[in-house]
Amino acid sequence: MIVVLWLALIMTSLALSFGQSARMDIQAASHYSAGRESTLANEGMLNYFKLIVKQATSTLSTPDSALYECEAVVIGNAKSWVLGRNSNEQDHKVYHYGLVDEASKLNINTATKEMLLKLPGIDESQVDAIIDWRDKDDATSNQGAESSYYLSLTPAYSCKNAAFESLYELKMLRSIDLSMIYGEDFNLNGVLNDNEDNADSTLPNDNQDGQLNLGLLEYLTLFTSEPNTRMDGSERIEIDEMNAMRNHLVSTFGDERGAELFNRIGNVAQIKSLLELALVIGITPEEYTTFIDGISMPDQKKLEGLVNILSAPIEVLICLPGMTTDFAEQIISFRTQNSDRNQDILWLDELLGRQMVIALGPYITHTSRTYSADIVSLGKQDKGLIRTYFVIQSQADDVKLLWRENRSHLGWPLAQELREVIH
Ligand SMILES: [Ca+2]
Ligand SMILES: [Ca+2]
Ligand SMILES: [Ca+2]
Repeated sequence: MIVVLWLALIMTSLALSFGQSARMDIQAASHYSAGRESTLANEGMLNYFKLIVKQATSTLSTPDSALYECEAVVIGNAKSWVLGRNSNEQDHKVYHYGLVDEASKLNINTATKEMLLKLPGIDESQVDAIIDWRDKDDATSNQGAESSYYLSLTPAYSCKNAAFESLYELKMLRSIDLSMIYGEDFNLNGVLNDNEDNADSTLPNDNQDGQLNLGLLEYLTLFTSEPNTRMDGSERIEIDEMNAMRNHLVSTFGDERGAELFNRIGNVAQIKSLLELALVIGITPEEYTTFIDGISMPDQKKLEGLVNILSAPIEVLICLPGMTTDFAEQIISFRTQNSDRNQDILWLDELLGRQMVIALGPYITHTSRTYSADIVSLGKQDKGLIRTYFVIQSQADDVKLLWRENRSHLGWPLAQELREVIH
């Protein structure tokens, strides 16, 4: 009798463990298929955004988040979100969704020392380290570091002496640590999460001030290096090619208006930017985008590091030469209240004065063809979270993928409420 009971118990436990392992297999399979669905959804969203960017740039405009899908987008069994930013307001309690303009950031390879020094929380030794890393020489600048320093480390490595190819190279630089790179935004979602505002009780170490202090990843980019062609990929006319300029102005704006504009050009050798030329010859806000798209400064193969006045947050605007906090606030206030003026930046003249606009001209733009999409997808039953950060750029009749980064390991990036609803 006892033997029979023991046998029954063993059989039962075997059956139970078999059932358990079958359940685990089913669970693993369902996680796997959810992961496949979310991975495919991310790729689908990427292709969707390539089309959105292509369509916007071909009409010389910017993708408008009110006109495309970016929140809880249903694709088969999967659902996707695109983590965005609000560059007009410092509200890090609210989730924003949409594409992010790369021209709203400073280019780490072209920004000057003076510009980098104005980034929040950075000091001179960190800026000098960035400049020494990317410059070709081995001469240590003021508080920077070259191979002579890096080769003394264990393990030793050489200073790059070439352009950054990833922002994560910052980890290798003297005097720059992870807290500088990520700031308090541990999961890089632009929102202040509980663990990012509880001092040292859980990572990251933050100052528990109720504000999200953002790191360098938020304000820097590698990708504002664009071909100096029209948005449709055709050649631009250099402003010192007088005959071509006359033909271009006449064919674009008609005989009378074209000739009037052409006759006002004067000495182009004095002109420092297309914005300055537009102001000198009296281009109207309606004419501005078409005018700018057709022309180029002489001998400029690429447009590098231009900051978009219409999309940069205050922290980036104040890095521009001559910019004060007061002026940067006025720019944000103007663009917020005058959304119909998103096809030109001639209004800067009245806001900042001609002298300052001339100084700013070579560093700024009002258009962009490079955007990042930080896409989060969940598969069936809201499992299998996949997060991928993409950077895309419109070039001629194609939209190129410039960067792909898996961010799934950064943890839950969406609103906490959403997680509670889902699980
Ligand atoms: Ca160097
Ligand atoms: Ca966060
Ligand atoms: Ca804080």
